[in-house]
Amino acid sequence: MQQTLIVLKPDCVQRRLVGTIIERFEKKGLRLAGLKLLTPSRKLAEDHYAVHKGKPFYDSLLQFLTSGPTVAMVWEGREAVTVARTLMGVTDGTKSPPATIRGDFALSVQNNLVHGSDSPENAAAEIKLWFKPDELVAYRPTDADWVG
Ligand code: IDP
Ligand code: MG
Repeated sequence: MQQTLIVLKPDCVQRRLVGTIIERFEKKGLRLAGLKLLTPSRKLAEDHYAVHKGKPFYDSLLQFLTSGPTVAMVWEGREAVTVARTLMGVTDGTKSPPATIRGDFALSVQNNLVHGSDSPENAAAEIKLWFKPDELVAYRPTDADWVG
């Protein structure tokens, strides 16, 4: 079963949208395997966004991600990476279609509420950055046969 890392960024927590946005992933049928509230350290933020090092928005992005509490989650299910990215919409809130998280709640490019892994390989690496193995919980939801 595929896993993906979802991080509700500081703007999501500050705007009290945590419950609203978790609901999107939950209602889709993805299964919650890990969840915690933390303010990311500079090191965690640097490792998480290493691929963007050197880009003009990098320093601002790290400042943003470390500015306050975030909600880190692991969601799993069939095609969880793509499913989560589809629920999120595109990076720029102004270009993200309605009924996506960013389309419904974001105008900004940087402050776009949510991070989602972009490939199963990156998901595995990112989950290791944010979670210890014993922080993830395996279980079978009672509706598994219905949700698929
Ligand atoms: P993604 O989150 O949709 O995968 P990425 O291109 O991986 O987008 O960028 C990571 C994060 O960096 C974005 O979610 C956003 O917060 C920020 N970001 C990306 N491009 C820009 C930009 O051009 N200006 C400011 N922030 C940006
Ligand atoms: Mg990305």
